[in-house]
Amino acid sequence: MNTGSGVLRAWVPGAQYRLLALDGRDLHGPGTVTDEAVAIGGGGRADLEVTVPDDGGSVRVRLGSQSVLVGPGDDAPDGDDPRTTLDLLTYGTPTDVGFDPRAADRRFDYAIGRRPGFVAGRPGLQWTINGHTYPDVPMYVVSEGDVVQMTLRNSSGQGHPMHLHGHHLLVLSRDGEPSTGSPWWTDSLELAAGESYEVAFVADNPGIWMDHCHNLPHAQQGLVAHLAYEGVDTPYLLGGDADNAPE
Ligand SMILES: [Cu+2]
Repeated sequence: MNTGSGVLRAWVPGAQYRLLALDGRDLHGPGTVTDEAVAIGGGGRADLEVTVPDDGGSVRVRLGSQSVLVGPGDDAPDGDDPRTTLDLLTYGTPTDVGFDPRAADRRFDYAIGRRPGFVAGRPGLQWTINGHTYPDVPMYVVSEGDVVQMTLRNSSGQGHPMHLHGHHLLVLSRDGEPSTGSPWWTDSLELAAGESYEVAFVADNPGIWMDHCHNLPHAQQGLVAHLAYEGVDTPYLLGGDADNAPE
């Protein structure tokens, strides 16, 4: 798990691996990966399968500058980051996802930008969501059972691992290029600067959920929105006299 602010890269020097799951959701038909790294955004999780050699040796899984040995041996081949990245848009094979993401009941935009402004009384170059600064960000409102499509865009100049609580997002496309591999379910979607993603999910978990940047300093600076279900309320207020901040 990567709790830092950057993107963690994982690779297996000198051996093949398969990426079995991402953010706790299995990938369908994951193929063998050679000389490519998995890129994991802040808070993201990846399950790698490696095969330990028959000779009692080990396999090294590199996690950035650190590494983990898998197997009984106390050494294993090492190697630098292959510098190519496994593309989850094409990895694995398609399968049914149980709903039609194109038949959306709600469509939302989550456009991340940056402009001068005030958050919690402090001036600065603030993150914006659809042009608003936190906490003056309208909630995304759904009804239970809705199929929701959301377009995430990032023109803020920095990368953001976007994390929706309580749900997994199905990636439909990146920069207009459709997903053609395994269904790519994620709850921590890294948006590089300039990228846009189309995602979909089923609103099947009533509550009021944060949908925020998992780089927590960014969340503290206001890169936070909420997904609210109709009919669900809370006594807790954001900001104001209550001075309530979710991060
Ligand atoms: Cu961020």
